Amino acid sequence: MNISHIEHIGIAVNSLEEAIPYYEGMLGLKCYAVEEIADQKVKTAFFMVGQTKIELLESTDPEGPVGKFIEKKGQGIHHLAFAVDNVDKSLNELEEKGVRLIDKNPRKGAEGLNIGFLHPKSTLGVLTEICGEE
Ligand code: CMX
Repeated sequence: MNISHIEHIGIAVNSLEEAIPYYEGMLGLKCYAVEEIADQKVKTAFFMVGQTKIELLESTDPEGPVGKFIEKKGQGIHHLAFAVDNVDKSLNELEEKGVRLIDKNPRKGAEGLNIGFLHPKSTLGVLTEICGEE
């Protein structure tokens, strides 16, 4: 597996409508896309910071992963996503090394990327995503 960079940092927020003005007005970043990912029960907003994106996540369902996270822990950093050259191959390699996978096979995430999540119980408490175009 080859990690090239941090693709994005996922941040759970109560409301994109409240959060976007903070990132734009206070930090001077520009929201370049808002996208709903029905499968994940979230609405996302993206900001570019160098090679890395900030992905704000608003839950669209209290029973979804971000809804449950906010209920338990409140707003804050939700996951870290690494860019890899081949998601399917990387997931297989990680599983062979003993990492517990949430996604055994890649699925489609925001911006049409292939994504796969690793379980926080086997990644020292950090929900980890790997993603890439392949
Ligand atoms: N970071 C670290 N730990 C987390 C976590 C997170 N984001 N979310 C949950 N956990 C921990 C919980 O604290 C809990 O730990 P304890 O047992 O010690 O209390 C444990 O994981 C189980 O949590 P839970 O609330 O019972 O929730 P579930 O087991 O139902 O789900 C998880 C947890 C990680 C498997 C689920 O959130 C998941 O499948 N996530 C991957 C998909 C996702 O997050 N999608 C949203 C983003 C989409 C995108 O970016 O495209």
